[in-house]
Amino acid sequence: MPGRQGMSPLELLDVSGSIAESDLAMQTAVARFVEERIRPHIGAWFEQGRMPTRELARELGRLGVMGMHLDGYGCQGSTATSYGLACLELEAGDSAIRSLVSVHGSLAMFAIHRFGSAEQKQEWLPSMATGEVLGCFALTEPDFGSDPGGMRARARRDGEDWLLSGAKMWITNGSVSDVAIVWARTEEGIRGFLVPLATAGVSAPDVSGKLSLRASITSELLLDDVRLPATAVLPEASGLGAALACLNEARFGIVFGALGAARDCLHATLSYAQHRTLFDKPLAAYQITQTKLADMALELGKGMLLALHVGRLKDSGDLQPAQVSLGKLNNVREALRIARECRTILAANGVTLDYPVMRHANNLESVLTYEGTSEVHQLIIGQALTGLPAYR
Ligand code: TGC
Repeated sequence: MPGRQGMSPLELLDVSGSIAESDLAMQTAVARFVEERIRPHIGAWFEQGRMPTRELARELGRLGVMGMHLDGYGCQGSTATSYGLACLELEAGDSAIRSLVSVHGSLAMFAIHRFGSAEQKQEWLPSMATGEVLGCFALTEPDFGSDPGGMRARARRDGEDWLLSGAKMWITNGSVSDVAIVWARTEEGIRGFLVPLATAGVSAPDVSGKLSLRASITSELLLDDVRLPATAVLPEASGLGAALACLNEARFGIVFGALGAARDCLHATLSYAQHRTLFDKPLAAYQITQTKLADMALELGKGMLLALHVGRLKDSGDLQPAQVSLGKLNNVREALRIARECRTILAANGVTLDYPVMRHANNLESVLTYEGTSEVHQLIIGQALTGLPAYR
C-alpha cells in the first residue's frame, strides 16, 4: 500500500488497467489540453459568465474531439469508451467544456449523421468536425422540458418551403452557433430541421442570471415564421423517437463526464486535507475526514466501473436506453454528492473559486437536470423493470 503521499482514488481500483492503450492515449491528450488551456482560465470564465466558445471550439476540433465517435466526414470514428474518457477529462475542467462538445458532437452532429441526407452530411459535418462551424440542438421549450412530445413549435408547408415558428429554451451554444437542429410539430408528426442561425426570423437571446454552467452560453431560440427550403428537413428523422435517440448519445457522454467533475473535486480535496493543519495535525489524519474520503473514492470507483461497462455495451452495439439512464442517474447523482461532501472538508475555502468544488457542484445541478432529470431516468428504469410507463 502507498506511503504518506497516498494514491489517487481511481488508482485504488486500478481502473485504467482494464482500458485499451489507444483509449488511454486519447484520454491523456484531452487531459493535457484541459490542464494547459482550460484550468488556468476556468475560474475567471465562470466568474465572468463567458468563455471564448468559438475559439475553444476550433481548438477542440484540432484536438479531434468534435464528433469523435462518428465515422467519416473528418470524424475520428473512435470507440465509445474513448469518447467517454474524453468527456470525463473535459468535465474535469468544467461541465461547460464537456457541454460544448456534447451538444455540438452528440446532439447536432449526431442528428445530421444519423438522420441527414447525403448532401446535408457533406455540407455540414466536415466543418463541424474541425470546430469551424458550431451547432446546437433545440428540443426543449419553456413549458416542455421532461415532456418534449408536448412541444408547440410548428412547421407548416408553404409551397416547396417550410415556415417554422416557436420558442425553444435552454440551448447550449445557442447564440454563438451557426446552425441549430430544431424539432417541431408538422402535419406528419415531429420532424427535425437544420436551421442556420443567420436565417431571417431567428433570434437567440442569452439566458442571464445563471448560477450554474456559468462559463457556458445558454440561450433561447425564437423562431418567427422562419422560411426554410425543402432541403432543411432531416429526411430520416420522423417522430419524437429521433430526437430521443440524439439524447441517448449526449446522456452517454454525461455518464463519463460527471465523474470527471467528481474526480477533480476529490483530487483538490485530498490535497487540501493533506496540507491543511487543524488542531496540530493534517485534516487528512482525522478519522472523520478519512471516512468521507473513503466513501467518495468508493462511489467514484463504482461510477467508473459502471461507465466503462456502459461504454463497452455501446461499443458492442448492445446498449439500451435504460442502461444509459442507469449510468446517467447514478453517476451524476453521486458526482453531485461528492462535490458537496468535498465542500464540507474544504469548509469556508470551499465556497470560493480558489478551489473547484463549488463550481463543479453548481454545474452538476444543471447536469442533474438536463438530458433527462433524475426522476425521468428513474421512470425510464422503472418502465424497463415493470413494463409499465409511469410518466403520466
Ligand atoms: P414515448 O411514447 O415513450 O416515446 C416516443 C417514441 O420515442 C421512442 N423512444 C426512444 N427512442 C430512442 N431513444 C430513447 N431513449 C427513447 N425513448 C423513447 C419510443 O419508442 C417511441 O417511439 P415510437 O416509434 O413508438 O413513436 O414518449 P414519451 O413522451 O412518453 O417519452 C417518455 C420520456 C419521458 C422517456 C421522454 O419524453 C424523455 O426522455 N423525456 C426527457 C427529455 C429530456 O431529456 N429533455 C432534456 C433535453 S436537454 C435539452 O433539451 C437541452 S439540449 C442540450 C443543451 O442545449 O444543453
